[in-house]
Amino acid sequence: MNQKLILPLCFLPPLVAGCTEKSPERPNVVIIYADDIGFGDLQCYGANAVKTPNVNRLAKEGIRFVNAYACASTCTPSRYGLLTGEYPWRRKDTGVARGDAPMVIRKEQYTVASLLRDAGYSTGVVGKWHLGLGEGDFNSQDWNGLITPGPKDIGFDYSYIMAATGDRTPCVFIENQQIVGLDPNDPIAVSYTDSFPGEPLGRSHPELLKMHPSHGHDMAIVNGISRIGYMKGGKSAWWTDENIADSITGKAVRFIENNSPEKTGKPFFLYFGTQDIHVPRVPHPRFAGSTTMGPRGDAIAEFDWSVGQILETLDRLGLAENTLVILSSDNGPVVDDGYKDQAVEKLGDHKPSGPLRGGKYSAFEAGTRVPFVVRWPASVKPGTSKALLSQIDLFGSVAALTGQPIPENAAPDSFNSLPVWLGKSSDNRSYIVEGSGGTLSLIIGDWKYITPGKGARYNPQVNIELGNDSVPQLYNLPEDIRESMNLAGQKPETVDMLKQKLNTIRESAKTR
Ligand code: NG6
Ligand code: CA
Repeated sequence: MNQKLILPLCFLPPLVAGCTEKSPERPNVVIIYADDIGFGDLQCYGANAVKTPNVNRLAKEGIRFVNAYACASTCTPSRYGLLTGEYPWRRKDTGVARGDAPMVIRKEQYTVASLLRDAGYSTGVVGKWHLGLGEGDFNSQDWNGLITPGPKDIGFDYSYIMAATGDRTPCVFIENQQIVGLDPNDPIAVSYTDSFPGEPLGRSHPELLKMHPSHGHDMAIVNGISRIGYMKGGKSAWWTDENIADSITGKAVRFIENNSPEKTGKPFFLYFGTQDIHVPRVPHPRFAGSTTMGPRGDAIAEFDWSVGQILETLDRLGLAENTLVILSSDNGPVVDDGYKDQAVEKLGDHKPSGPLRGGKYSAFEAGTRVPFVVRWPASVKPGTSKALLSQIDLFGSVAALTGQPIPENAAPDSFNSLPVWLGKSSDNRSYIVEGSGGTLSLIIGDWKYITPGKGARYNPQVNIELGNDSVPQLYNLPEDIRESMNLAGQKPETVDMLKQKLNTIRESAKTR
């Protein structure tokens, strides 16, 4: 973290800082982190085929950002960047994690949750984790006992999580690092290398499936859906996909109720990662069929319901005024991500990427430019902002919000962007780095540069242009938001400038 850039709480304008009698106390902080919701998937970002009244309300009462970026175009690296303030591409092992991966954020690392815990907050994580558990080798976790290290070691007092994704084993909820509802007489075993003899698999027993894979996802069968990874035993703990949103939303609501400042004398921090709208998309019957778009649209409606439950809880407990709610997504959208769930057939006119090119997995804009809404009624004036914003700055911004010092070497890439996030300043971040597999992109001013590489240009399974090319790419984003005209050949000096800047960022974590 660039120490010079941290504004202690009391140097901020009074309304932000909480330094005058009338100004707010340190706010509670709630992050609602959607999975795979694209720039065009929400009504307040232009979607028509699905109604998202609760997100609309949040956006109306807060600031809706239109130039906000996740750190990467897939889940694990984006979450790594969000929580650590370090670009995921600085480390090799931050790619999409297996369900039996060791914890990607090492227990020695200092996260946003560590910082808020040290600042006196009650801290909790609920929902999708996908950052590995345990340490050392793959699949060395004690799935039947205490799974450690885990969220507690990196700052979360409370956790109720899915280890990886809905489509990966183990398909169980893990509360405070122990699998919920496990029967000791039916121990669970997980593997990503060997199947368990006698356990039916999607590829050998398709007749047992209620939803079929379109690619991959042909291993362990849970709830009539085959997954990535093998699993045996632990049946009493297996989740039912239709109930995941209810289960995790309920736990998020309970966390807020149990940790309201009135009860504990402390503010709280909740990091709520939804399973919606990742595959497999199996919303509760309340939402199934509620849109014309099939399960993908219904999952957006279910996501919106979860948001509504959080907002209602804050209202009911009188906490809305002084709670900073941030809503965003971990990466861009994908339509067919491995299951035959009618997402392609029923898409209609809906444009998950909005006007952008690419999608999840892509170096083009739709991979990482995501919805981003900030609401804090006590301090934030509603509106829309075009400021450049990166999720990498969560760390520096909450450090400034709380005045909590950042230890040496923590959050090397995170800046204090709090004034921009709260709409107090339009002093934009001067650049954005986006990561997509091994490809990096850099945005400065009007220009976006994409590094050349050997990666495929197109992934036919998911029908997404990945943005890779063997030659450098340069786009003028304000004039060409769809990145259709590569100007690298015409503007070699601009390419050089961006290339050099990217090299400087690669070499040093502390340049702005
Ligand atoms: C891919 C999976 C995809 C999804 C993704 C991770 C296959 C064929 N595809 O490998 O379904 O799970 O990984 O998504 O296995 S993320 O949002 O968690 O990054
Ligand atoms: Ca994701």
